[in-house]
Formats: sequence, structure tokens, C-alpha cells
Amino acid sequence: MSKRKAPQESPNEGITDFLVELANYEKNVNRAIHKYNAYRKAASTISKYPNKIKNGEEAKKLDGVGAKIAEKIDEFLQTGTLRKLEKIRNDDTSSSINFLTRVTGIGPAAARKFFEEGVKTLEDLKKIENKLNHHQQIGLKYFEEFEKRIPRTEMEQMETLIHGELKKVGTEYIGTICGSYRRGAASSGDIDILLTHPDYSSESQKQPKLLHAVVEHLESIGFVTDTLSKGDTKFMGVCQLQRSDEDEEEYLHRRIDIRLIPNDQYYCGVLYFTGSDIFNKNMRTHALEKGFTLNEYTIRPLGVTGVAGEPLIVASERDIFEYINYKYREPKERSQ
Ligand code: DCT
Ligand code: MG
Repeated sequence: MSKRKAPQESPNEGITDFLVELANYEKNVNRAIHKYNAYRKAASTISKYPNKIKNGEEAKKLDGVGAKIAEKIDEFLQTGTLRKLEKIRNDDTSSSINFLTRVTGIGPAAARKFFEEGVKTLEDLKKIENKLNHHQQIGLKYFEEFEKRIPRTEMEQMETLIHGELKKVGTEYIGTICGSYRRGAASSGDIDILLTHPDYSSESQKQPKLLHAVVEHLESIGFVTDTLSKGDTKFMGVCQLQRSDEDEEEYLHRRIDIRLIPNDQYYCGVLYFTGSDIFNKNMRTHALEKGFTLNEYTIRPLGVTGVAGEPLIVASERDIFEYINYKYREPKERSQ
């Protein structure tokens, strides 16, 4: 999961930017996930709104924009700034904690702990490197590189490479690069790969070898450069394209996640990891209204008592939309 989201272009960019900044503050500093979700949701609806918002009242008519956010929009439109945000930006605790969470491996809780120990900056982190866990050390090592988004052309190159190499490991693998790339984004924060194989289903034994063989092969060709964590079904790490003669510069190190999914759960996984997170949330809410529970593994009908039944058979993403009577949306149309 990538840490920094691409800004959304809209006539109300100023508003959506400050809402996202407030959202991150609530998540990282206050650990108030509900407030985070509320700001994200408001930002998402406003970014879809085609007209330039003139005042809070106009915004309040939109889904997810309440009285308090409307008030902030008024203040922002009238003064060009927001006192609450100015205060947060100038506050040492908030800005330090917010900064520390930009390192992969440092979440809101670890950030606060480091801050309380007097560790606030990249330099401070470098001084206590031996106290960081492996994931955080790699996060520190590649801090600047991980902050840069991956241009779509580079994502395409990596996709070609990965599909080619996958075939060499085994002809029966199926792989999909999900995340913002699958949604057609101009740039991505990381690479999210889903793998499946006909030999692996939710009924069969775990098959970590199917994942590890792929990871080891990608290491052997120098594409995967570091490991953050490696489990039976999920690899988190770092990759880098090799420079060729035509390239002027080295490629940057990129965050890569590879997941092995049982073949009967593959399309629920592809749907979930394609996102966006907000689209997923909306689709899950719709599923619940129709009496189904949907997650990254399965879709199950809910009985009258609210107990989930057996997983339904899913052979495509479309099947999931059809079960819950939701109009199909191509990945490109799933940004919200
Ligand atoms: N996801 C989700 N809920 C979350 C986090 C992730 O539903 N809280 C899903 C949707 C997107 C997918 O996982 C991959 O996550 P990210 O890489 O964080 O998102 P992205 O859309 O690929 O964006 P980016 O370009 O920043 O990587
Ligand atoms: Mg991503």
C-alpha cells in the first residue's frame, strides 16, 4: 500500500488538497480513523463535482459534506487559508509525526514513540538506525526514492518484464498488476501484483513455494533488490528496473507487493486490490444493502440473522457486480 496519493485534478483542487491534508493529520497524529475517513470521503465527492464551488452551502449539498466541513470550505474560500491547518503545520509535534509516517514501516504509533524519544527528522532517524527494524531501515535507505511516484511508462515496462519472467517460472501462473495502474493512472505509488495458479485453491494446502519461486526468480535477475517481509502468501519488497544502453539514468527503487491468491478467490482479490479504497468502500456498502458481505477474499450472502453463508462462486469481476446488482464499472472508472 503506497503512502502518498496522487493529487486529484479538479476545479476544486484547493479544497480537496486541504481536506486530504486534514485527513492525514487525523490518521497519523490523532489516530482518529473515522475523522480520516470523513475527510477522505468529502474530498472524494468534491473531486468528482464538475463546478467550481462558490461557498460552503453549495458544498453541503454533496454526499459526505457536513456542516463542519462546509464551514471550513467557507473559511478557505474567503481567506485563502485555514487557521486549523496553519496551526497544524506550525506545530512541532504534528509536523514531526506526520513526517515520520512518510517512512515505510513507520506507522502512526511508531512515529509518536520516536517523537517522544526526541527523534523527529530524517537525520535523527539515521542516528538511531540500529534501533529501527528491518522494514524501517529499508524505508529510510530509500526514503527519497519511495517518495517519487512511478510514471505509467515505467509501470508498463515493469508489467512486460513481470509477465515475461512469470512465464519462465511456470506457464500456468496468472498475474495481474492491480492498484492505481490498473485504473489507468498516469503515475502509481507502488506496484501491487496478484498471482494465482490452477494448483492452488482455498480448499487445497497452502503453497508458499508458488510465491517464493517467483520472488526468488525475480531476485536472481536483479529485479527484486530487497525484502521487507516474506510470508506464505504475501511478499513485500523493493524492485528496480535494470538500466539499458538507451537509458540515460538509473531507474529508481520502487515498492512492490506480490500476493498469491487461491484461484477461487482471485477475482475478489483483483477487485479489492484494484480499488480505489473509496470505490471499495462504496461497493461494500452497496453489497451490504443488498444483503451480501464482500471482502478481498469472498462474497457471501447474509442470512436473516446477519450470519454470512458460504462463499458464492466467482469467475470474473463482473460476477461480483452482478450478484449485488451494481452497474459494472471498468477499472478506469473506479477511481472513486
Ligand atoms: N486498498 C483498500 N483500502 C485500503 C488500502 C488499500 O481498499 N485502506 C486497496 C485499494 C487499492 C489497493 O488496495 C492498493 O493500495 P494502494 O497502493 O495504497 O493504492 P493505489 O490506488 O494503488 O494508489 P497508489 O498509486 O498511491 O499506489
Ligand atoms: Mg498502489
